[in-house]
Amino acid sequence: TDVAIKRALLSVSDKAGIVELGGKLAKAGVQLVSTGGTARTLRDAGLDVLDVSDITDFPEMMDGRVKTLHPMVHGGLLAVRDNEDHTAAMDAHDIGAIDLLVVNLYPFEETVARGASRDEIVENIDIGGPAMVRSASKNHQFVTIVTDPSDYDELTTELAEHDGATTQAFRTRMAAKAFAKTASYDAAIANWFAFGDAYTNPLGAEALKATPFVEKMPLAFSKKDELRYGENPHQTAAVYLPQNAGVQGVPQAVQVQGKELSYNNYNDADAALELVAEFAGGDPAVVIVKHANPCGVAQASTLLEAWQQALACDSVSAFGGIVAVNRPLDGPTAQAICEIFTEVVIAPGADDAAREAFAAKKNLRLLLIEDFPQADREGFQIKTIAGGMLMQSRDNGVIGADDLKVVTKRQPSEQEVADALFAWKVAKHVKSNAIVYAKDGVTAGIGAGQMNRRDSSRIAAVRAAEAAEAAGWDAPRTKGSAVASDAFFPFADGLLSAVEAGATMVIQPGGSMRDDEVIAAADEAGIAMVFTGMRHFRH
Ligand code: 93A
Repeated sequence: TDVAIKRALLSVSDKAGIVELGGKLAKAGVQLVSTGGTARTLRDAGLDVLDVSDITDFPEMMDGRVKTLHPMVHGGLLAVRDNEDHTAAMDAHDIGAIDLLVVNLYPFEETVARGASRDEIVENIDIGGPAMVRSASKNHQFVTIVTDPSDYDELTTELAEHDGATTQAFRTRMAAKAFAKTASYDAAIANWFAFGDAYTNPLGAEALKATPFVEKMPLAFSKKDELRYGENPHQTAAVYLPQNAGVQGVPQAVQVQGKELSYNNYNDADAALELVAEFAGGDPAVVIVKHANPCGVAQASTLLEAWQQALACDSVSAFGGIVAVNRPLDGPTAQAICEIFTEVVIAPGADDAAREAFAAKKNLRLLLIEDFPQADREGFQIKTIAGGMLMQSRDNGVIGADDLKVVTKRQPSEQEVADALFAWKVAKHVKSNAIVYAKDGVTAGIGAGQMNRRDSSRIAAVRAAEAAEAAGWDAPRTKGSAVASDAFFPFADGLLSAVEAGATMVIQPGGSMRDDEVIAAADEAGIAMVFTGMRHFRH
């Protein structure tokens, strides 16, 4: 049923549009009531306004912390108009009904974002505003709530069309929006406690650091973009951003050209970016990803050479791939990339010649990022399962030569160690079971996502053989390579098939019940093997 608006309480931090709205309401005969600053704004514009303090018979106090938290206000918002007890209470205490509440809250998020002091941030936690919003929204059967200045026009249209009243449909819709607003507002406050800048955070830097990351679930995400569809056309999808992401990922990249990013583009570009980020600051590196797995990764003295080498690993799979590079793109590299069909290219920059080369490929999506997401940063991974959700801290394990334990009689050469660490970095980004052969800073063969380790090994060797055939090399690059396994070899057979493929160096976590057998097999074959003590499952 329609409810006529006779009295409105306006209390807004964002004063945009409030004078215009107040004017229209006053003209329609609505009595205006306001808090300090809002009342002043309306009065300055020549409008008649009653102060909340006149209604409550209490002054605004404690720097405004207590201004509307009073039964005269909340009674006026919460009273059920057709309940005799409620109306009797209104009469007994002289509580006037408030039919319309227009509130927007202290700008908490903006205050955090502009790097204000802890005191200022705390002062911008609105208490009275959300309390009123919740009271009005709860009582949406009788009270109209508006929390978003962009809804003022709709409100005045509604009033004009319904003779100074609002419809139930309008009130319910606005109440739903209002509860979503107070929910995200509180989530923003909780996020600040969990993740806020260590200097302004009430918990203090140490307590903040000591809190297990996985307990600090980000509560507030906002929708960045609707996507055309999800992983498949019958699925809907959107991209969401957490507050204070603090990381330059695919959603933060600037798209220079090309079609809109799809769900799969986001997913693949992320996989490529996270892997190339492992090589940030290092020699020129190129990653080619397909279906979220790398199909070629190379590091060389120039980006062009790294591209050529990465492509040579598996030029069949690279078709329609996602390419990520660790340094600004130049013309020759861009031209070479354009020779095959590429969906997305992501880079920390592109010079004019590179941009010109890509411009000829209208559909190619070129993404530029300012910074790489740090490989060792903390972060979350969320996966929903039927009836629940799994959350874990991201795999940010990064190791160096000093972390390796040589377990064989033979010591690896410096080049073998370098290749092993390269293969290990790549294997971390390959779906399990992951087997990665690498030689001279280039992946020789990648086996991904198989249900047993031997199959991954076999597939990696087959890819390497096919690459050799395509390129006309004498032997596959697995010969004399280092091989990485994302988890331990449970039996010696996996290791032996790597030896058969020509690997002379193995890097793996170790920790199998049969480590002794596996080490003995390595010694027998005369190869070197190191344990990392760290596993990189990825599913
Ligand atoms: O400090 S509060 O938490 N205590 C209150 O009682 C209260 N009542 C309204 N904040 C309160 N408000 C907020 O004041 C409103 O949500 C609005 O954002 C702001 C409007 O204040 P003014 O009209 O003085 O500019």
